[in-house]
Amino acid sequence: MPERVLDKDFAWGFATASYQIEGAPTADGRGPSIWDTFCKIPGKIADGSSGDVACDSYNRTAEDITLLKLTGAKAYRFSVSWTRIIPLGGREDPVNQTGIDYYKKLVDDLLAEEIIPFVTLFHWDFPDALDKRYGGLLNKTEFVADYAHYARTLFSAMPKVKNWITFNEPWCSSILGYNTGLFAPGHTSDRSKSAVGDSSRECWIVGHNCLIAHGAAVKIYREEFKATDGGQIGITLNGDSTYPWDTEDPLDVEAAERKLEFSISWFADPIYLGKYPDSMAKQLGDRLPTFTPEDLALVKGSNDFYGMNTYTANYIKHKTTEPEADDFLGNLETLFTNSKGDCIGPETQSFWLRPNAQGFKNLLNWISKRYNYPTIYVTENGTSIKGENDMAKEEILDDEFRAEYFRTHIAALAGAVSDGCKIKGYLAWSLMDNFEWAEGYETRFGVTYVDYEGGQVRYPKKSAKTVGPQFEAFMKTE
Ligand code: GBH
Repeated sequence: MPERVLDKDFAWGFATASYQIEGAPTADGRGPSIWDTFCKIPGKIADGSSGDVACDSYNRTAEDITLLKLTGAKAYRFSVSWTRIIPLGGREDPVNQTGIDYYKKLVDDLLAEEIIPFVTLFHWDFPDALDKRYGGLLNKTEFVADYAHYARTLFSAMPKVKNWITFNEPWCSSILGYNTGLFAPGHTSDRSKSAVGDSSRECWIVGHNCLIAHGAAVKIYREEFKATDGGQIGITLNGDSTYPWDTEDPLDVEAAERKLEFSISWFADPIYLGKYPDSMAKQLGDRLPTFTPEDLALVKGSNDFYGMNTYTANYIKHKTTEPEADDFLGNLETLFTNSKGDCIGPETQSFWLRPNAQGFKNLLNWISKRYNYPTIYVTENGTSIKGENDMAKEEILDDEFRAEYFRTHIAALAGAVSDGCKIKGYLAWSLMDNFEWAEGYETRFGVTYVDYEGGQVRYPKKSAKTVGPQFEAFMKTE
């Protein structure tokens, strides 16, 4: 019998994101986002697809809630499509009441089933009109003001929401959007991929601007809504656990720490400690923006909770050469095998993902120690399965590999709670198979199989019924 270390009200459930599930890109006045535009560029999405239909969740919201009920979920994390709320995106642009009503009803319907909504304001689908109008996330003044206005519009429309997430993984918006160019809007220095971009500078500016926009939204929530609505607000950061490639080599030990700083502390240090990590300042010099006193006042202390997304772990080997201008890892290599030849975990469909539950537990402890034991919600965690898309339906539904991932990771989470980490929730990625960004529909992350050819019909997999019982086993009974 596992130790019952999780509180009775532990918020476990599932997560999704607007562009990955909704479809209906022009319904009821929605405006285009940078992902609608990006998907139209040949070669950007592996299977040439887009989120045009996806899981058709905009028209099947009731089916999604039925799925949640079937799993017994206590919480659901979804994101709002900015351009359903404000089709052109800006603070002087018209607000679309039909878009607001869609999400209000979703919140009401969830609450009617006693499922707690966790609402992400921004999961990468930035308004295309603003990207074209003023350079989008690169333009601090305009972007921060427009994001703040969008945030205020949502806070005021949905007082029943008590859990707000400002940004999902600003690392991805910055690095994948403005350094490697793999994600919208696709900026990169590589001129074979994009006519615009400076990988050595733009990503650091975008990350900086996201932090300030986050801080601006939190200030608005705290000053204008928190007292009456009583909710909490935080940012979700991605980052995966690290081990030194050679534990005997101090330079690998240092690099393993530096990798965490370049992914997690880039955002979490300014929020919790009021400055960028020294390792980043040292490597990036004047390419790392500096905070004005006003901006720092917005950012420092701006998390009510830490939203944690994590999937895998890496062995880290330091590099002996000078960092490249476009390096964003911290001058190191990420590997799945260490100096002794140990492998970190089994292959999945995602080249970057190999399950390692011990790493999950280690990372929960690392974040807790560095930031003085903040309240943590794990806002994403999950896995794809090698070859899943090519399997027969019966085989897909019997996803033991994913079920085992959740069993081991939930046990690891309980272990971290025993260690002293303050973890209050866990949202598995994902409620259903969906549009996996640049990988299209070939990679599936759902606990529900979505039959894309057969009219978006949903079939729960084995893992859909694994998460709940595993949490129940670790939860206090009173
Ligand atoms: C999450 O990001 C996203 O929030 C979610 O929307 C997505 O569906 C889910 O993961 C599964 O992928 O630069 O090409 O080598 C997870 C964090 C960070 C994972 C970047 C992939 C390397 C991709 N991601 N990482 S690449």
